[in-house]
Amino acid sequence: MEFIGSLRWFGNNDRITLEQIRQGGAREVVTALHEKPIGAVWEKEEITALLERIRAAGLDWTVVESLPVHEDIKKGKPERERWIENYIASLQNLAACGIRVICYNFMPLLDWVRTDLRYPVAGGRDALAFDWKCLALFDIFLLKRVGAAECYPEAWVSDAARMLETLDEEGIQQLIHTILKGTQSFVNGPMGELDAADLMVGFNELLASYDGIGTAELRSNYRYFLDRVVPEAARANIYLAVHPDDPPFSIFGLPRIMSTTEDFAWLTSIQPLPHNGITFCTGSLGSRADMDLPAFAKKYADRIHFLHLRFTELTESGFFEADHLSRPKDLKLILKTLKERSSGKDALVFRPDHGQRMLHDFDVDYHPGYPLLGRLKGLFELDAFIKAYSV
Ligand code: DNO
Repeated sequence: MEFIGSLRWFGNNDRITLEQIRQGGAREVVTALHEKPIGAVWEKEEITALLERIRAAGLDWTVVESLPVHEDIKKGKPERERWIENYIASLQNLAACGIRVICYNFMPLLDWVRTDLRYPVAGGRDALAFDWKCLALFDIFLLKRVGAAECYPEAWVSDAARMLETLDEEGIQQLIHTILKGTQSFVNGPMGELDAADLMVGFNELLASYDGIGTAELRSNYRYFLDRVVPEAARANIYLAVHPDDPPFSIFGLPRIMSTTEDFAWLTSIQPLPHNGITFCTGSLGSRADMDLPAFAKKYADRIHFLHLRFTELTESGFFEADHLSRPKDLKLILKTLKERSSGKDALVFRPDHGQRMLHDFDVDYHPGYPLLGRLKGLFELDAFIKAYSV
């Protein structure tokens, strides 16, 4: 089993070219039909056209990131039938074109959320960070969500109130944008489609659409989806790989159900086929103090079909995105375990998950978390690490 290095590429919506990715040493890109509206069927001709473009640049494409799940499916609306049919059709078309793995998520409304896109780290680089107090400030004092204050420890609420006093109008607008758009606007989700001029009103309406949907309801809707889709994936010989919640906690009162080891035990028990699999994102899961990443790899090796490699460092009330090799012992154990236990597989695609901005990254308006040089540094380091340890 070999580890194959890749970079995420956003197609026409990316400032980075396939040629740059090829020069940088990635063997594959992970990408999607980013122009498609959520829920629409991905047609074979469209998939093939993209695949040919990628192959012409000397790269390959075997992992889709992401095939988004329509919100009606997550909410269990009657319209979900149509979206599930479409999902299956897309999955079959992808399989017919040679795609092996589909990464997706089941987070309501929001995908990955950060509160700071320019957190200073060693050497003058910067990284993405998440801080509960900033989230509380936004949630309680800007969004003014009913019941928000009860969701945070009292000390954080008072700190958030003090922090608000130090923010001018520009700072406030920046925080709103960071949380609702910064990491969301380019990853195909409902937040990307939200009208930027009226963010708070739109977000409140979206939140209200989840009234009455708690953990149990979301799990039941997820199960309904998996019961329909996993057998089809198995038939088409393609592997689903759910991405963990990021951050792996409930936020804004919305349930999040792919956060803890118990959540993954539930996931793998309800559809025992390996096609019901996992994207092992060490960065997302590693931001839980109670998460043992090597143990996770050991337990779910046969379900892990795609790897997002990076680490997080915990702060007083959150985390920031650390170097890709910042936990070498864990990384070594994870890779060794996956190699030993994935005997049925010939390859496992990984990507350096995000990168810190460095050097010329500061001159280009890359998507947050996806600068070219910071991610290439991650790719080089991970490739070298894998070679050095012959894992
Ligand atoms: C963020 C990514 C996520 C991921 C989706 C998968 O950087 O890891 O946006 O692609 O959650 O559906």
